[in-house]
Amino acid sequence: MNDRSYGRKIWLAVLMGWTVAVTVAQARENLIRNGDFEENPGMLRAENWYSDGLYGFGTFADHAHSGLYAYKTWKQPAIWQDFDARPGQVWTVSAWFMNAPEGEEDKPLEGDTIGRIRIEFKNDEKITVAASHSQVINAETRSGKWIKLTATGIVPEGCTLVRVVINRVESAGSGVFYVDDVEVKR
Ligand SMILES: [Ca+2]
Repeated sequence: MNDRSYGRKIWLAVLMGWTVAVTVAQARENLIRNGDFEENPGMLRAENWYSDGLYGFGTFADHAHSGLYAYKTWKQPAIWQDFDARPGQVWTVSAWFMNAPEGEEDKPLEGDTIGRIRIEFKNDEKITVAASHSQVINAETRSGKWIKLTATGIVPEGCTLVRVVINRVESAGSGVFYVDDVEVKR
């Protein structure tokens, strides 16, 4: 092999290196921040989460699925985190929920109160175009037992933002539920 053909082979190898598409397996890490609610606990606090108003929630050591702390709501309708998204992506959110145990100061759910995961798909104007929900916990859900709920959805055309919501809905209800170990994957 003369120098010239050797040089050409190296050049070809470099070109192929550039042109071979490297498929990197999409990392399936948990995208949520403070999903285990261990950061900066306290009344009216859920670090890294937004809330719908400063009332009826906090991060406490009353009960926990992991570590020492969990999110607790007795009125707060929503805490959430937002993520950039592209149409066609599949988003999956899971979290552990617990209806408050019987016999404690904080009462289990009553009336029409539900707890659930809600995934909102929003367009550039931040208008919710579609939403997916998990199953719910409610007054019928066994007290004092952690259960895992999951919601999944595909980002519709025109949507660029995903909002992951820990959602409490009620018109005539009351009671406490806890949430811990939120996982968000796409
Ligand atoms: Ca925790």
